[in-house]
Formats: sequence, structure tokens, C-alpha cells
Amino acid sequence: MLRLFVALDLTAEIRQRLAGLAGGVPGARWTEAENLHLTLRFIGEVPDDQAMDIDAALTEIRAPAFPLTLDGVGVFGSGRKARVLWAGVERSDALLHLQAKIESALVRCGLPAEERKFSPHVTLARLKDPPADRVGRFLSDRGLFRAGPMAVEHVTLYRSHLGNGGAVYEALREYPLAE
Ligand code: 2AM
Repeated sequence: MLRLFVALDLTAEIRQRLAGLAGGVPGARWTEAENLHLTLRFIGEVPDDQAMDIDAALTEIRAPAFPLTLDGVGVFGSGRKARVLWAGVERSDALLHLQAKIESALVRCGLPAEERKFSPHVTLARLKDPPADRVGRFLSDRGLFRAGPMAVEHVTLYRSHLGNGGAVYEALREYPLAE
């Protein structure tokens, strides 16, 4: 079995900018700069032969390259139930189009359709019982964050290895987007 997800890679420059947002929230587990990415579709555990079908289906996707700009920061959950701090993405029809193509390709491979609406974000930190005032201060201090635009020229199929020190992401394959 392999635990898979499809994501957009970010440039080293943008990852450094994002890593620079870290700090100020007690108990937050900040994503390492090299692990920062934008998930397009979490797949989860699949058997090896289905992973091969997924690879073939992703190879078939035809979608144009596009510019991506990160914009603002936010939180999933609220108060002491805040779970994730994230950087947001400027609205992009090309991104939504690409994500929809990936979703339908994966459903054709036999995966259950994703029921949650796609909300593009880059996870900056995972939280556990954070002090609400510190989360609020993080959001107001970093609210003007913007980075990019960067050219999105491929999508990446990742394997996630779960371990005690947190998940390790292994890039299995890149699928180019059209010029
Ligand atoms: P995230 O985008 O909010 O960080 C690998 O685990 C990636 O898949 C992460 O970026 C993670 O969330 C995303 N993901 C989405 N749904 C998930 C789930 N049910 N379990 C684990 N990761 C999930």
C-alpha cells in the first residue's frame, strides 16, 4: 500500500518566504521549508496496482501552465479548536480547472469522489489548543503576506511516509503542464 497525494511544488524562494512567517504561536508545529506545498488532492492509502493506474491517469492530463500567487494567511477552526494555520492563494481559474481535471481522473481510477470543496492553501503549521489571542495576532501581523507570482509548470505525485518525527514526503513523479 502507498499513501499518496497530488500537490503543487513551490519555488525555493517562496518556501523561504513562507518559512519566514513562522513563530509567535505556542505549541504550533511549523512545516519545514522543504515540505511546504499546495495539496491538490489527498488520495490516501491505495494498493500498488491502483497507484500504477493513478500514475497513468495523471500522465494523460492536459492542462496549461499558469501563474500562482500566494495571498494572505488564515486558520482552519477557531479559538482553542484552531487546527491549521495556512497561507492562501489568489483566486485562479487555471488552478481550479487543473484541480477539477485531477479529481475526475482519480474518480475514473476508482477512487471515491472528494466530498469536501477544494480550498487551496499551504499549511504553515498544525496547532493544538493554541491561545486564541496569539492566533489572532499571527493573522493580523501576517495578513498582508503576498508571494509570487510563480510559474506552475508541473504537478507532483507524492508518497507520504508516516513516522514518529512527522510525515516525510517523497516525490514519486512530476507531470508537466503545457507551455
Ligand atoms: P494540508 O494540505 O491541509 O496540509 C499530505 O498529508 C497532504 O495532504 C497535506 O498537505 C494534507 O493537508 C493533505 N490532506 C488532505 N486531506 C488529508 C487527510 N484526510 N489526511 C492527511 N492529509 C490530508
